[in-house]
Amino acid sequence: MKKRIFSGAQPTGELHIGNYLGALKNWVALQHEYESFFCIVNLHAITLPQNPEVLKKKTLDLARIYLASGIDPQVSTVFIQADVAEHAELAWVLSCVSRMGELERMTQFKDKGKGNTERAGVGLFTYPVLMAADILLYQTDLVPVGKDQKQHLELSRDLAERFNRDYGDAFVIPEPFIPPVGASIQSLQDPQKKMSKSDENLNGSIFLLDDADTVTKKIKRAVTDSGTDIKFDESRPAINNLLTIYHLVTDKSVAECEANFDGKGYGQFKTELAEAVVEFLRPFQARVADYADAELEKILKDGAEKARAIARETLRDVYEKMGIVRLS
Ligand code: ATP
Ligand code: LTN
Repeated sequence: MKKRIFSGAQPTGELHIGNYLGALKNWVALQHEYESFFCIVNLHAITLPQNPEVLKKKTLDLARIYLASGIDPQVSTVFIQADVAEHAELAWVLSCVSRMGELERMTQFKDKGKGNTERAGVGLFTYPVLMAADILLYQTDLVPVGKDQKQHLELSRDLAERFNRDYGDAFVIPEPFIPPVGASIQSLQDPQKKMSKSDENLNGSIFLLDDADTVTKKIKRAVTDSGTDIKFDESRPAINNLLTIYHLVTDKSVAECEANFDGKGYGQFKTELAEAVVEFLRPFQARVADYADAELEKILKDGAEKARAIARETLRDVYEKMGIVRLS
């Protein structure tokens, strides 16, 4: 039997190449080897205020982006989180297994709550518990995510282990899959910060739907470090980040990338990087319009049905083990 993977992204903001290189690229690569579930986590999206109309649109847009990235709905199960009510139900159960202290240690809450925890939503606080429910419902073996999600994955493992110990084995303990390269693509404007959907400085991120002109401008404006060599070098985070992007969008080896820019300056490097990113985005952008609304909805409904069958089984077992009676 194939092992399982589960992953998801939030239908908020615009997806950027960091999301693609850190997460989606690996989903696509792993989907044939694993039984795969890719979820549009719209219940996670409301942990910060959203405009309802925009959220609706972004939910289907994100499904299109999954498919344009190369996720094959004949091979993988693609669905919307809110279509499978068990996610919210298991999240409640797991919130009763979680401890305040361990959630308080989650750095994303501190970052997104902007230090003002009194005013932060409770959903933002319990967000990682819902994420654990997403993963554990499907008896997931592997979770391909970017580095920023590592801490949440550890919490999912802790909750699964605690539940299994206290009530009997109900969950597979999931492993993170964090790619060796690309797990954290940094902002073009500040290489100390990860490229982020929620960054107010739009020049920091290359969005998957950016046109050629915008991509070129953003890359030209990208900050660089001192020194002139175009080489992978952890101590020069700006050039390291730009070269990593080049390496991943061209699929050239590290040695080939460095040889290509040997003796060239930043100007030439940025021109070639911009061309490579534009070339990489072109076929992707052409595929975004591939699916008509009705076709897309059918894929998502079929996906939800498959997901629900598994989720229902896990929740039934969890309730049974905890002594939660349901008569119908
Ligand atoms: P934001 O980009 O605003 O931080 P997010 O991380 O909340 O948003 P999601 O859409 O939920 O965005 O993330 C989808 C996936 O993209 C996750 O697996 C996450 O780890 C990954 N990811 C996000 N930012 C980066 C980045 N800069 N580099 C690599 N992977 C990333
Ligand atoms: N927390 C993730 C999105 C997410 C997720 C998941 C990822 C929600 N549920 C389950 C992997 C598995 C994020 O913000 N990037």
